[in-house]
Amino acid sequence: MNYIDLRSDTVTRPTPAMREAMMKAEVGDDVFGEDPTVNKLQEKCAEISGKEKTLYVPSGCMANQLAVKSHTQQGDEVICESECHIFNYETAAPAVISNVQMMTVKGENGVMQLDEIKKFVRTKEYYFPRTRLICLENTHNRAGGVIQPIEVIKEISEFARKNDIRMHMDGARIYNASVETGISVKEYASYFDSISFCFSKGLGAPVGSILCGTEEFISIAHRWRKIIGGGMRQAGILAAAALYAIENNVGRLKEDHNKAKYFAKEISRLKEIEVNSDLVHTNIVIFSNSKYSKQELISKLKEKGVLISAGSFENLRAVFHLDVSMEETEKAVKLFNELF
Ligand code: TLP
Repeated sequence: MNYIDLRSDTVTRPTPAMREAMMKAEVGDDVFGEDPTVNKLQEKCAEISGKEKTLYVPSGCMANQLAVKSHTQQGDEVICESECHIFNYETAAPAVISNVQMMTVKGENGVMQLDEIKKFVRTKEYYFPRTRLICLENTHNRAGGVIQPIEVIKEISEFARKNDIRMHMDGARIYNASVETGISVKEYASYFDSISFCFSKGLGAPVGSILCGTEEFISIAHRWRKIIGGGMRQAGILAAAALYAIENNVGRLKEDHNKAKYFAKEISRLKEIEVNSDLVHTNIVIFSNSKYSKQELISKLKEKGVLISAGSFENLRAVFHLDVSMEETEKAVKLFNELF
């Protein structure tokens, strides 16, 4: 069956034009730093983020974990929002790779306010761990693609700088935030010591993420990328897809946001569905329902050709991307109307 696949924006497949760019890519051995296309991508991302250096890595998880590793020492503490990806979906990697402790702070719809964060910053007593890093996720996946307000980011950043705490942004979907707010990736990045973003989500590339920061930070991350087996050889074939994505697939993210907003609005009319369409800032819709169990609804939709996934413990998630058309979005809405 040709499914309407709303499980994630990671499911997109490279278009013929992207494959063409991949086929034509000049390549070399990137472990020797000799892949011209990887180098071009890294330079381009330094320009985009305004950071000194960047590192191309296989996944968003690796980018985040290299950031945690490169910013911290064993026994440090990292503050993050309790529903964030780094804490929930990265297989306890901060504990395994960096030997750090995560201090989770409950945000409101994914947004942690400075006053709340301050309560969890350790004083300097020797028996406390050292608060070393604050991670923010923009857009926030589990909250439903929520954009972190720039004023909140600024406040947290100023506080962190004053208190010798590093800041990392998991910007897996930073372009979704940027396209929606008009705030550049560079401006977002300016409030952080490091930022990662993904090419393999809404941007439509098959693989890859980038980590951006200072020269010193990236040289540490580069070493650790090798240690954990992330050194790639003729990776230019993949980097070409990322370059293509940055050049061609950014502006169109707005279409994904429109589809998500339309979908949320339509299903919000159904009595047994709970969704806050005001929180649909970008391409993710988180919702719950009182008619079926989560698994039942996933199966019923699948029988009819629509795939969705679990959003968190209680919620379901539908994600809009370049492989789902408006027509298919309308079809999915129709199916919800039939089921509810
Ligand atoms: N998110 C995936 C799943 O892992 C949940 C998805 O389907 O949304 N940061 C954020 C905010 C993410 O949403 C993801 C992937 C990552 C990092 C990790 O990226 P990858 O999958 O490339 O390691």
